Amino acid sequence: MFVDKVKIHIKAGNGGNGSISFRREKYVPNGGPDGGDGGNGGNVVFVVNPGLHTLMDFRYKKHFRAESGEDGRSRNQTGRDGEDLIIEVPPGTVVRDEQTGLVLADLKTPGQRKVLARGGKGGKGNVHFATSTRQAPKFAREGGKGQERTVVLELKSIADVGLVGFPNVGKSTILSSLTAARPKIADYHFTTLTPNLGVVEVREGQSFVMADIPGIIEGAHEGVGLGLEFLRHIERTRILIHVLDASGSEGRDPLEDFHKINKELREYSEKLAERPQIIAANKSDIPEAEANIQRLKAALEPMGYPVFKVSAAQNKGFGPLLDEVVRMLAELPEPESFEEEVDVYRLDEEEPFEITVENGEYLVTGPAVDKLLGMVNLEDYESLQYFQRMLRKLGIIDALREKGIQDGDTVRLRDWAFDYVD
Ligand SMILES: Nc1nc2c(ncn2[C@@H]2O[C@H](COP(=O)(O)OP(=O)(O)OP(=O)(O)O)[C@@H](O)[C@H]2O)c(=O)[nH]1
Ligand SMILES: [Mg+2]
Repeated sequence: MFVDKVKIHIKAGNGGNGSISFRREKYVPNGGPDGGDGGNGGNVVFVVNPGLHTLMDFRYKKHFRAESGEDGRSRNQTGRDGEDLIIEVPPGTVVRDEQTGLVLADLKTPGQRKVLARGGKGGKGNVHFATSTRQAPKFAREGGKGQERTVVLELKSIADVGLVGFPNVGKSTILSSLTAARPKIADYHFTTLTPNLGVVEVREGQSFVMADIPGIIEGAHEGVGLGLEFLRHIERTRILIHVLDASGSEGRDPLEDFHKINKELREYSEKLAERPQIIAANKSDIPEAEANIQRLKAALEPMGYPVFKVSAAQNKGFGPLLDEVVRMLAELPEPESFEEEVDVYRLDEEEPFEITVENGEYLVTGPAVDKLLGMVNLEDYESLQYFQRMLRKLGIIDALREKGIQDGDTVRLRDWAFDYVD
């Protein structure tokens, strides 16, 4: 089976907690703080491996977790960092955030890598919180949480040229006669169920990748036949070779076929339908083909579609067609940059906090609040002071004022409630 769309869950490692510890040495009665920092959590990193061609490996394994950082230790020892988790994907993998649908990564080139879940930072140990007036800080910071998300991976094969057409017109035969690929060929409809790729070597140093896809029939855009799902494989092509059975061996008219296929393509994607098309008038070895080829040329060439008389069965007529493909590829602009990626770091920071007023209480929620509460120990006086400074720094105090808060009103953060004092 060819899996080309999968959903997986990724979780980066948490940061280790900072340590709360004091020096204990012989003859030193009140040693200072010596709690070390927690290690950083490992990231989840996606890397393109050109040796992979499918998303098959994700069929059974769907949960990926990077290592967490170790907690800090006494004697100012930093915890070990968690190791990054590397996930290998084939070139052409687009990764989307499931919740928002945003593209997080468009992974095209071998070796390309992107961090898709960032490990939490290690918490600082109490050694950092000593000041001249606070010599024995009894608090340290918790490690930050690793980012976590569900992502959808979609594989879009990257080919320069895509073969489209009705079933049985000879698309796979063309691929097999021009490339080393050996797709299944047979005299029935829907022989090809999943896309095949091959490399066409036109001449020394001139080559391009060609993709053969399942046949398209009328109503395909509504799911008839194999539907059009597989067209995503050729969405990234630069040229389409539209294959027609010029002999009309199945009783259809090749010119009508041409228009029907284009109608289906348009229903799928206007952009794909606008891609330059070269017509391969195939099965020209069958005598009935000749009259149709003349008709196709007369009708389509004035519309800007070059028509080539070919026979895949006899491997004839492809020279001029390939020259035209090479000429067009050279003239066409570089493939447009595909998907606009968003920065994963932004995702979690878009709405750092939100204030809602409920029964006269001011409720502050959001990632910024969770993060802050994770960093402080509100039962410790010094930690509480730090917390108050952070409320100001994060803009939460200003936002409360804007909402019209008055002295004595209640502010709620998760399980904690305070009286507001300006
Ligand atoms: N006479 C003749 N037969 C051909 C030619 N090209 C392909 N065929 C035959 O047409 C039939 C279908 O060929 P395929 O290459 O499997 O066609 P396809 O377009 O890939 O078909 P699907 O995968 O079902 O969409 C096979 O029996 C081929 O041998 C040709 O140039 N001349
Ligand atoms: Mg085929």
